[in-house]
Amino acid sequence: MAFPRDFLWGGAVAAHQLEGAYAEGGKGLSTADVMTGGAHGVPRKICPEGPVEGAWYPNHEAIDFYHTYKEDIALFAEMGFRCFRTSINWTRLFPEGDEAEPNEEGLRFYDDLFDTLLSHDIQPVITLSHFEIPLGLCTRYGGWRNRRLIDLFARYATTCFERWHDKVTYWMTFNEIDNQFAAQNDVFSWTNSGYLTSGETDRKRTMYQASHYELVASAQAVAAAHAIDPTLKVGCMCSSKLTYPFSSNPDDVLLADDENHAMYLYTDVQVRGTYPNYARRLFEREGYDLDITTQDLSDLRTGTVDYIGWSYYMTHTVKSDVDHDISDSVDNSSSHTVKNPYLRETEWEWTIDPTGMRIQLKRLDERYNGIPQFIVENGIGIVETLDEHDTVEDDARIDYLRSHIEQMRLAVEEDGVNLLGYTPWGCIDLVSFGTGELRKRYGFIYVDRNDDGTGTGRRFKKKSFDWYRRVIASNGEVL
Ligand code: P53
Repeated sequence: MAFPRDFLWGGAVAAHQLEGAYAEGGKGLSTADVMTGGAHGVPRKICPEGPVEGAWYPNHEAIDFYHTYKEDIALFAEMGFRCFRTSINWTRLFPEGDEAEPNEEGLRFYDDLFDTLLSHDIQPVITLSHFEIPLGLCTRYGGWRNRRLIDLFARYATTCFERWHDKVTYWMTFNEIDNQFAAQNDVFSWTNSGYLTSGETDRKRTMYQASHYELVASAQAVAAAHAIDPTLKVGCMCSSKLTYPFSSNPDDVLLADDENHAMYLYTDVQVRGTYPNYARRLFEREGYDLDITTQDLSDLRTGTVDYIGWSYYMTHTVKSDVDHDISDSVDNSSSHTVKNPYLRETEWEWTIDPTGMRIQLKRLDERYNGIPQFIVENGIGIVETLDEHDTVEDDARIDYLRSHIEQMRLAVEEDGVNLLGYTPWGCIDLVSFGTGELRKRYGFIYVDRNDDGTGTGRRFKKKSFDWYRRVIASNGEVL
């Protein structure tokens, strides 16, 4: 048997990408509610003052999961999901972000969501902050530029742990906390941290400062969770930016090594509880003079994570003599990124690299002494339409997932990696984060909804639905 018997097979989503009902149940506006629809090569616009008349905001309605979750969860149960990763929409609990008490109606929505999952023997796996920061915290505090967000986040996190510790064991603090490393693109500072810096000169410094406050907030949350209930498992969540050297030229190898710090900076702090030398030296060299207190450093040491959650979509390849503009890129590439001649790409030009997933599993295992890992996102966005049998023959998705699961299995079987589970991204079609499109579909379940909001909203099983059901039923033996 390759996978442990209790391996957490499931699927992943984020609240703002599927719930809709953006103004129901006392919910406040979030950073996701003020991002317009875009397309591949057409960036989404951010409207920090609030939604603008006449503009299109795909997350406002999304796929209406707020009203359909019971039927949708029944479909997940039919596939045999053992877990379901979603996020809590911070603004359902704290509409403006700084209220003293949470909104009871928001709490009740998640009570019922979790109870519905548990009634089907599906464990909720919960992200606290997945690109849906209360807009009030952005406009009045400057988002995570401001140290006060640490306390406001602690209030929110503690509320969640106290209310749901007996329903939710696996938690993650900040989704893809490392995305903001791409400080040249406002989309990442906005979605990770709720502020914009275009036009400013010190964008990198601001990014490191906001990252620091989030790392402290995350560490405090881990400690709070353990104090409330020692059985809780709290992880970090990083976007795997595994980067290869284009050639054996040592300049390329050194560059790739440094580029990998874009993720390691975060995991190093969250797993080891202390800043690595390369980061300390960089802060010094650049004269950043960051607001980092001794109490912060002690919090970081106390609140190390129980596991590493990470998303995996692609790898990047860098070449030292290339340097191009990436200010609109949403794929985490760097200015030195070049095409990898060995890899195919998706329609959105993301490389397809199953072996890279195994390499990353091994590296994290070796770097962090066998810490448990959880692959909490993986998948392929494809343009799809229903055929005359009301289904989608999504063989390309099956191939993609199969080849990744094979590598995951090798990592467990051959390399001894301690892997907790696997939740493919967008198990039901939802709003793309990067482009705001619906047509970039990831699901086992097709949702009849288009980029412009038209469509019946009805759900249909794709071919991969039954395939994934068999994968889970056989615990990964039948692929
Ligand atoms: P979409 C870039 C690189 C890797 C993961 O992305 C990323 C991004 C941002 O585009 O984001 C994660 O929807 C994120 C999800 C997101 C998913 O990947 O742009 O955690 O919210 O939907 C897929 O195709």
